[in-house]
Amino acid sequence: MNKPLLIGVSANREFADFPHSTGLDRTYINSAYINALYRVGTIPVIIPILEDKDALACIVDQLDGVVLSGGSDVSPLRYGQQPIPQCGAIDPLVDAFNLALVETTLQRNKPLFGICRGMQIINVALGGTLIQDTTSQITHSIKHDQQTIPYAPTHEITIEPTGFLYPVYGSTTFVNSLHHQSLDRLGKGLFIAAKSSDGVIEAMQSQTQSIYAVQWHPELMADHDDPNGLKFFKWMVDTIQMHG
Ligand SMILES: [Mn+2]
Repeated sequence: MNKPLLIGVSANREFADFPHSTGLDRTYINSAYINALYRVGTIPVIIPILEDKDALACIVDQLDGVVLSGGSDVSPLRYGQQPIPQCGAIDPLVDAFNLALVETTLQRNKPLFGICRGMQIINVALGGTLIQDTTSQITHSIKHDQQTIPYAPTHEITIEPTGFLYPVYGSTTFVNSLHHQSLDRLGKGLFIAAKSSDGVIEAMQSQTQSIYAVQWHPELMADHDDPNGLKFFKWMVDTIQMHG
């Protein structure tokens, strides 16, 4: 039997709201990431919130790939802007951790995958910028902050024939949408892999490095048996195996 792939998922932070622990700083990950990765035969590992690149390198060296997970908004200060009133909650510590993890993962030449905020922070790490609030800043934006069960696909995306999603889904597919920010100017070496009908970037990848990212949440779809969600994680396994 081949050794299973070990895939790291970046942790997130919240402040507890339970009796006897109110306000406690907690590290967590939505279970859907763990379930989706486990379902395609990999061993998921939660990467803790650390800013120390040497410590992160010790972890990343053990991994076959790294997934940057979703979460709150990236601070606009990280891409040279002041926050507009519609910008959501930010967490400077998680920003610092994510940026250190992107840098470490690329330095160690491990495949890097971004989901939702994960895609946004990778773009910022490579010098790109974000749209702080899609609805108020894009003319004729479609609805990207869906108000239904989170794993239900609610809008279509058009896939670039040259991008990584084309062999997985063909020219179009339907995705869930739980974001109010989106990518604006792309970071160094990145190109668009999919868009929604209003022009919002729904997937991107790198011309020179193993970086692949999506704006939607395939882990929520996969965790609820959606074949298109599972296809994404099977593609991830194949991609990591080819990376070697
Ligand atoms: Mn969307």
